[in-house]
Amino acid sequence: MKIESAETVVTSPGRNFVTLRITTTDGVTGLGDATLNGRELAVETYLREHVVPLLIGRDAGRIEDTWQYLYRGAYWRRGPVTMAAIAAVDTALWDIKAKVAGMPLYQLLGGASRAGALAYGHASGRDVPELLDSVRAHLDAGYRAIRVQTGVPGLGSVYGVAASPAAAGGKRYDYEPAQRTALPVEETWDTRAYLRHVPGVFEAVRAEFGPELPLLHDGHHRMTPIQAGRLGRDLEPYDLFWLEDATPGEDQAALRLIRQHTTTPLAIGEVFNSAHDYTTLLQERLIDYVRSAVTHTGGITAMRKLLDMAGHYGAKSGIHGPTDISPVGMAAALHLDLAIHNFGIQEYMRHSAETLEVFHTSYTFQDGLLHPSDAPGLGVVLDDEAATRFPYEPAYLPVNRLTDGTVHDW
Ligand code: CS2
Ligand code: MG
Repeated sequence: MKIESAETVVTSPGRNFVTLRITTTDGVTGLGDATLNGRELAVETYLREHVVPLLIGRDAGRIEDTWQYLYRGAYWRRGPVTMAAIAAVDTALWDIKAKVAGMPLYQLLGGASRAGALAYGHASGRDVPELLDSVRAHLDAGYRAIRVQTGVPGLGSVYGVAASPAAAGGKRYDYEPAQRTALPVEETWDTRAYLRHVPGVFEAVRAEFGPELPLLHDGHHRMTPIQAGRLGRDLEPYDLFWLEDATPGEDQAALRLIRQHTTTPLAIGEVFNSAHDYTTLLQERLIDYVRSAVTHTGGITAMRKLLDMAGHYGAKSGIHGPTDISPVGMAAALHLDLAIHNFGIQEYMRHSAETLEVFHTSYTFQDGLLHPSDAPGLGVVLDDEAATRFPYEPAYLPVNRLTDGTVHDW
């Protein structure tokens, strides 16, 4: 079975997505997510100009060989654009292989290791009352694990906090940080104000919801290692499931310092795109959860190898699942979540109704657990007619500045 054609589909139902569709000479199609929030057209162009011409005529079943061909053949290694492009091809080929086998992808990955994948949702509030309402709404929506993000007194909008109560109410919390503005929106940050405020927020959440509920928090790359160590220590009484991106992860050795100061579990890696980004973190057991997304890390083939490596060092999966991972990328994650042994938790921000007009999914969310479904392949269909109704608009993630104007990690 050969690859007959491959096309990129750029659509913007509520937010921008890039999808690759591969079609074989037997008429079997496969989908791959190639979305890189804020830099979508870089990946689309890389695929259309430099990858698609190399795919035509290749054996669609030779997934590993195609992966190596695109990775080593590019000469220039790694990076978010290249690895998102390779991920889209790889995921589409796995979709095809599973469809041809007449089984859901997780069956090709070794079958189910669990009934479903524990999901966590994104609760947020500009203040504690709004946050508590958002946690309650997520519990009502069926979540059994919840990420908590909060506004900081004295600061305007900050990462992860929905701008409107409706969004914070969790009814359809599609907080989309990428704004369709000519220049990135600029936000102001003050880490010391944040460090003073956050422990009290978790005190309030635990007082309201008790000690059992798994709570997560995303530091979003903003702290220095010693600040992260302090926050991890200050949050220990609230027994977090994880503290994520406590410090910029490319300085892998910095996690040694954080580890010395706190037993709060650490998660990192959503901006990584290769297993090489984790070598020190895993070998020295500096993190507990691997945050990469299938979409940004070279696809199912690479993600499976990464998670196997993580398991060797006692780390578990925490696959990235915001709404800028498309339903195709989410479905790919769920098949891995179901099959691997060292599953940890799955981020599930829930796509908007608009997005689901374009991507017809079959995965389910029930009693706090996600399941990819037993539809053949990934279980996602891209509605081309609907996709044309949502034309692409450039959108940028915010830029963060400290109160003195210095650019900071957002
Ligand atoms: C966040 C992401 O979900 C998360 O953990 O870090 O939503 C991140 O802000 C976005 O993927 C950026 O596009
Ligand atoms: Mg994050």
